[in-house]
Amino acid sequence: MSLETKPLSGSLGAEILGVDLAQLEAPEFRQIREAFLEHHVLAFRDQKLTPEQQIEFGRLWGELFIHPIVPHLPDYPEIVPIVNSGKSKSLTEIWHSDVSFSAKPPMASGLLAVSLPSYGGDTIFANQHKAYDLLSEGMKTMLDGMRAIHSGTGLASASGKRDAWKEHGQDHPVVRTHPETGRKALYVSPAFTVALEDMTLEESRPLLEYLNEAGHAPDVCYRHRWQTGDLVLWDNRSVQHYAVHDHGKAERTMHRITIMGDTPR
Ligand SMILES: O=C(O)CCC(=O)C(=O)O
Repeated sequence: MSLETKPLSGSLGAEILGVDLAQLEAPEFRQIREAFLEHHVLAFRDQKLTPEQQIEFGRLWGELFIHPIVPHLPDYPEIVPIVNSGKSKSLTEIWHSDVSFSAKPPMASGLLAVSLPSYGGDTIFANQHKAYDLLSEGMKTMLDGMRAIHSGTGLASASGKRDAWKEHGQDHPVVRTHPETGRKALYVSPAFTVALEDMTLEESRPLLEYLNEAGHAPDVCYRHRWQTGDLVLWDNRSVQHYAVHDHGKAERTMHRITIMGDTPR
């Protein structure tokens, strides 16, 4: 059976119609994998998944990542609950690619909308291939071979685990090559990239600021308006995301699974 794929914007994202992720057949999964590489963000509506079924879906993609800093669901270390603790405590209202401060950052993350506010709480995704492609040839040449330092210290500190993760950091290429498609993507973010390798913070700042802006220009973005039961899966190797916190104290609960990745090259 051929699945129906409906693009959600001109930049990235597609909805996959008529599929129950709890009962996937191998040919369906193959098509979903192809759509994932083409669209970078996939939305599956109306999924009624138990934590076990969400974990099982995640394992089709690879080994699941246990988050080193953020607490998980009781009994399910593979699932990170994302709850509304107020705007000032939000860890995700900033552009990022998940856990990029680790040596092998996750390849993908999948968020299930469990409980939503009546409005607001959207998530914005930005296509980092497109952001790279739009740079000038001169800028691309300059970035070639450049590396940047990513740090989880800010996240650790905001999560109350400052001491445990004080030294956590990792360098990665500023432009990474997608291991499956060979496409180049910008790989820096305001959440985790703190400096360019072999440069001071002051020297790094202007270029990082420029690249961070380019990374989420309006024409590389898709804004997802959630419905309960949505499962949205994104490719951390080609996408950054930003959780908009505009819903005050209203309940918003999401369950995240994260799939292990490889060394960015
Ligand atoms: O809650 C969201 O919409 C996004 C959460 C997020 O940024 C993350 O899981 O890394």
